[in-house]
Amino acid sequence: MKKRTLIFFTAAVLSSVLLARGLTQISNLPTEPVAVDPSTGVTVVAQTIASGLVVPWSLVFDPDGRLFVTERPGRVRVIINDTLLTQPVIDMTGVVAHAGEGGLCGITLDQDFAANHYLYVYHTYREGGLLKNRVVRLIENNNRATIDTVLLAGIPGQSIHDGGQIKVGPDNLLYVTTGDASVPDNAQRLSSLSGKILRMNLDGSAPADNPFPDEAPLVYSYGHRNPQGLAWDSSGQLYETEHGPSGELGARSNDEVNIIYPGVNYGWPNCIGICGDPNYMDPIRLFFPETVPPHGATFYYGDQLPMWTGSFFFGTSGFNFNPAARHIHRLLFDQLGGTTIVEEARLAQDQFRRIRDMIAGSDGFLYFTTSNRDGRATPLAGDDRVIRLRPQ
Ligand SMILES: [Ca+2]
Repeated sequence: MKKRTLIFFTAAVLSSVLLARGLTQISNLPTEPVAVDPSTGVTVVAQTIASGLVVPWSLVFDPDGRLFVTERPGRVRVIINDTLLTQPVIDMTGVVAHAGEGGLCGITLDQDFAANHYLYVYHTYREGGLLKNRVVRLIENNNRATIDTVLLAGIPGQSIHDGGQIKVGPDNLLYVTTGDASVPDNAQRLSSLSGKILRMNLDGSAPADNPFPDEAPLVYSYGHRNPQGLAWDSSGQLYETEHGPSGELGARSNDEVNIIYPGVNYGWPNCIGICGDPNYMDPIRLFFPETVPPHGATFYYGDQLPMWTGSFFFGTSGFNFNPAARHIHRLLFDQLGGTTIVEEARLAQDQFRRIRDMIAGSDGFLYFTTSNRDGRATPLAGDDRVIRLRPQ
């Protein structure tokens, strides 16, 4: 075989391997070093794979490696082979109420997406002069989607505390976080959909094994103020991130990471922080007195960043006056389903400013979004962005 042919052949094999793993041409994108915790002794770099977005709230990969991202004003966008398509998958700005913290928030995929092309999203809307939130199923075809059906409407909304995270769990059920919508006591009322983690079948009906089948058929856990992140470890145990108070009830700070068990009361607003009260489950990581607003979360089990296997990651989004709380936060628990933290680190301290969602890609890399165009930070060049973390 001639040398040139051999090079071509090698390149062709390599590129087909990369294609099969969904790693097309990533080396062509510029990289920048990321400050990581020295304890791991590793270097990772960041690659901006999409820019010019407006408050990208949530990310999800499909089985073919397409990366769907919501923009909070009401668009679903898609990134294919590191290229953001100009045309939105769907423009929902006509039905989405982009008010304060509300808007088009979470997005997740049906486990049978390859066959049915169902996407699920959570968004704020207006009805009768009130802000509300709803869970909607979209159906996608060739990078375009339409609203297929509304699974759950009438979740109380507000210009703040709208929850908005939505994920299909390992049990193939849909988990939805709702905020207290500025009525703290509703988080304690099982009859209200506010301040809860909801769990539903993919058609919106209530699973028979939810903890309150008669009183509150969709409620999985309660006493939440504004839950923002959901992630399962490899044993199927659910963890959650949640924003603490920002002045109401005379309290601040107290941002939380919780381990979520069905039927359990997480305290808000009766218990703020760690109370040791048997009626309420205390957080497993409490941020106090600092304010560290946590967002989208993921466990990492990929093959590209083995030093982080089993770690729990979430983005944090301090305001301009709180740059110390603008980083990627990493926790490692002592065991599957664990509540004891054995490692903790902050990555990319204020490097990208506010960070919103964080996911692990099936390609073994970590992905996150910035949130600097929401009026709470000064945007950097290219904001808002979707960024990949990969080894150097
Ligand atoms: Ca709590």
